[in-house]
Amino acid sequence: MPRLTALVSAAVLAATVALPSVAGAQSLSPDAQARILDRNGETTGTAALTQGPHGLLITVEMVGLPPGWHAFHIHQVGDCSDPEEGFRASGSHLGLGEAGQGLMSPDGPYAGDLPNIHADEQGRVRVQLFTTFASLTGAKGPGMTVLDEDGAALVVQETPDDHLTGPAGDGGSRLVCGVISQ
Ligand SMILES: [Cu+2]
Repeated sequence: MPRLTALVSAAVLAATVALPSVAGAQSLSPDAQARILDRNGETTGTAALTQGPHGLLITVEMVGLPPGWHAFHIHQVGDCSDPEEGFRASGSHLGLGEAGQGLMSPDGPYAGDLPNIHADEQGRVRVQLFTTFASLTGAKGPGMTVLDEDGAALVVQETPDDHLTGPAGDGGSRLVCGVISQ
C-alpha cells in the first residue's frame, strides 16, 4: 500500500517539522533545557529554563499529547530512560518530603508542583510558566534545587493535577519526560 506509506511518512514529517523551537518565546538565553520524550522514546518536545533573581522561567513546546488538560511537574530525578515503564525512574515531585503536595494546599506546595497545561485538538502545547518554588542551582531550600546531584526532569501526566491531593495531585500516568540539563 504505497499510498498509505506515503501518508504515514507525511504525518511523521509534519510532526517533526511542527516540533517548534522555544527560542521565540524567550529573548533571554536559557540556562538549561530539556528534550522531551514520549512513551516510545521519541522526541516530542523541547523546554528552555532560565533562572531569574526571583524564580525559574520554563518555556515548553510539545506535540502529540492527548487533547485536554494535563498535570505538569518537575520530578526529582533526571532520568527518563524507562519510557515503556512509564518514566518511574524520574521519581516523585521535586521537594517531596519538604512540604505537602499541591499549589492550593495549606501544607504545599512541593518545589516541583506547577500549574496544569492544556493540549489543543491537535495535541500541541505551547506555554511559558514561572515558579518561585524551584531553583536551577540556587539553594532555595532543601530539595528545591533542579540541577542537584541526581538532576531533575519535566513530566506531563495523563490527567490534570487537582493541586491538593498528595503525593502526586491525582495526575495519572506519566505521558512524557524530559531530563533537564545545562
Ligand atoms: Cu508528576
